[in-house]
Amino acid sequence: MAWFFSLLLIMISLVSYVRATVEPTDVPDELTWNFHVAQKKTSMSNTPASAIQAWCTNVYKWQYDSIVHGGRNASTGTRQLVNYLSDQVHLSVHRSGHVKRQAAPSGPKRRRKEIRMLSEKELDLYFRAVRAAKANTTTTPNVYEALAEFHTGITSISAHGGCNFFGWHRVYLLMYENMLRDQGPEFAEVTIPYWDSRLEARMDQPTSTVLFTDRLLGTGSGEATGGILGSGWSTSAGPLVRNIGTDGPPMTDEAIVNVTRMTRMREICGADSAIESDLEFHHNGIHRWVDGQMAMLQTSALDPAFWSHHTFIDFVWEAFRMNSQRNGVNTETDYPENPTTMGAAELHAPDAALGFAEMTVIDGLSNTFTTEIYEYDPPPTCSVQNPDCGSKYLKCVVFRDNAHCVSSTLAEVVQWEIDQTRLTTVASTLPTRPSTASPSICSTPTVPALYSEHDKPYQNHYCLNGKSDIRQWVYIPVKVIYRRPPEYQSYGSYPIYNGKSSRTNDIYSPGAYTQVHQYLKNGQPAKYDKCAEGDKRISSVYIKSIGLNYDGIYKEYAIVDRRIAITESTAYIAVKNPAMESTLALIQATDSCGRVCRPVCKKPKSNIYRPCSGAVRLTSAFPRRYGTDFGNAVMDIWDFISDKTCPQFNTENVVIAFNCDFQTDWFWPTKQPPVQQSVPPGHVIYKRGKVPGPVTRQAPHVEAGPIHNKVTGVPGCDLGYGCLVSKPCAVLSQEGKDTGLCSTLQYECMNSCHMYAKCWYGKLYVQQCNRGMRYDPSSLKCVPGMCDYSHSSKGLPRA
Ligand SMILES: [Cu+2]
Repeated sequence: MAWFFSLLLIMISLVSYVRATVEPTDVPDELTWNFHVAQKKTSMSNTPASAIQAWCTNVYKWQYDSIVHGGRNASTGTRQLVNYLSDQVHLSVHRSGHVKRQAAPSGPKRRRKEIRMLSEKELDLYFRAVRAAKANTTTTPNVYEALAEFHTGITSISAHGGCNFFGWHRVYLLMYENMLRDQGPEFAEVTIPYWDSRLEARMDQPTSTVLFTDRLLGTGSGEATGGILGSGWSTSAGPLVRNIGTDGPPMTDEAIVNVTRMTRMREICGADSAIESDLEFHHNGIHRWVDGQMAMLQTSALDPAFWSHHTFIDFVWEAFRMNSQRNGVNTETDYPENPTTMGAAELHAPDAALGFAEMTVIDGLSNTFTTEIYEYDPPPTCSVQNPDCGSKYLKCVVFRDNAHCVSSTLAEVVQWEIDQTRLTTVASTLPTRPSTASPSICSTPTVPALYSEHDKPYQNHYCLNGKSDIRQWVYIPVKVIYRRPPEYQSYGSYPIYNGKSSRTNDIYSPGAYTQVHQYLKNGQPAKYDKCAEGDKRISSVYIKSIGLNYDGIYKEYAIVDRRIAITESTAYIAVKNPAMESTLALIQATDSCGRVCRPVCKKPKSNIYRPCSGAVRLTSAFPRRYGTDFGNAVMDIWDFISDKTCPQFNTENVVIAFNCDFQTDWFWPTKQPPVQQSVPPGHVIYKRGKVPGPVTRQAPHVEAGPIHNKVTGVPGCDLGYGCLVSKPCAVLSQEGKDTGLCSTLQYECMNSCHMYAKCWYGKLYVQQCNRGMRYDPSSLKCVPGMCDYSHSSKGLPRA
């Protein structure tokens, strides 16, 4: 028996030496490079830290969400649809464009209007066109989603994080508009309405906008329904979800003015632009403001709000271009020398592939789009003399001698409709018998009760690597240490001395107690113009987990008490279940004003929390420090066994906490990025090999995945786009993970002498040599040589 106990003892001692299964870890180097770059551009006193954090993290995610690291590649259906639609756009630009003027594009110039300026008939037509595309299953899963799916994978960093952002999205929007027009003869003239989110930014409470109700874009909190969405909107990433107002500001007047008063493209994008006039940076805020699928690049286009938001960004870019032209700048050739802020410069080079058809980045700057194909109606305005915005969804707010349009709330729209009915009733009774009796009106329609900010449920979409299911997630407890924010002046509960109340400080204010105050001095970090919760006693701290080795975001909020000098709160946040493979996730916390809370992690076997990166690693080893579901996580930190009458708080399992201390010193880890290798001269890169679509010739029908080399019998990997590499996918994936090695790697495509695959930031890109060139595997370059490929575009004007 003794041997049994000694074995037991050994086992127990072993268990305590097993590494903790939720442990703090460093963020990847590449993310520290982004923080380094951001630190040079801005500061926490200047820009809301939540926006800085999201910017650096998103660019990192795009760079590493790759075909080698499990990022999704576009399906054959999507590629065929994209080829068909991009050929159409390419043709219409060429037909009338600066490249070769042949004939004017058919049909009248399209007019895009602010969504609230559409007539009821136009709104209905647009909504029906979108729903028709969603119901059209000629491409799997449907035409709408097939196109939306293209906003992912390898297009991520060539279309985002740099100056190609504008041209790429301009073409993508046209493709979407054309796709809607293809849904039937009645939709032949439909255009995308733009969403001018300044109309929300100007509201006292932007979340109460009528735009996110069943009148227009559908509801904005939780599972979205109504309006354009009809009875619901299921997507490949679960039901469409939104949580408007939980992060990110809508576009402000100030931001738009900062962009449109510029004249050179280098001032609004790329390494040399100031953050205040960086249009892509401002555009990010709306993605976070809508939240849900909109917050993630891979899924954002699944939300119809995406298209209207991007159409507005395109409108702002156009306003900038007009200003440039007025100042004598050639907007077709003016392109920055350093077109990206955080790497990937070669993918944004003027002669790099735009990402569609055979167009290059510089083709995206063509004037033809807006001189021949479409134009914008100006945004709604009003004046003191004429305080009418021309839409029931808008109201004119007059302040002294200033007036501007602001979005109405649903209640205001309903009231307007009641008033209209009353007026019509009065009018119709007037000719016969003027009456003093009040006209009968319809009973007041019920307006759904709005949640107050804190009652709003936060709805996650549980989408992980493209699959939406709560069972893929596990929960970890997170502690929030929150101090009274600088703007919370008074709770209004005052001390009384000698029968007289003192109004200098309320009883909870740290300012009232020197011994507390010396530790709790706040800085003035930048915050959003409008915080979701104003100056209330209760507030929320949003905690987000971002997958570093998986695709997925989870968000939750902790409720905090703003009255008290310093308090503590707990939330449970989900990350990928590490059962099959360890989980790497980055946890971040921000308050409702866009200020960040600093991560602190518990030192092993102690109760001391020290600053850390916020990144955690989870393994399935014991002792587990996560709950396989929410209930489990609660039981992990609440001990009901030790004392059945009073549950005990077990801090042992709370590995990560957030310190919301309102300071302005930079805390994100930064490292100087290595110098990027420049592209060899004369070597034009076509990142995306053209996959022949249904219009040109038969698609080779290949899916990314393992294949067998028919010649050598060696297993290889099909990267898609007609490129087969003679190494197994698993080997490519392994090699790509080595950042040092990655930048030196190139692979020959076995089945095509003019294509090769290049590793960049852990991703494999299928690239294509120029016409008349073939890929030479020995020199790793495109060299002149016979390679019959007649589809590459000719040299186009360079900046
Ligand atoms: Cu985009």
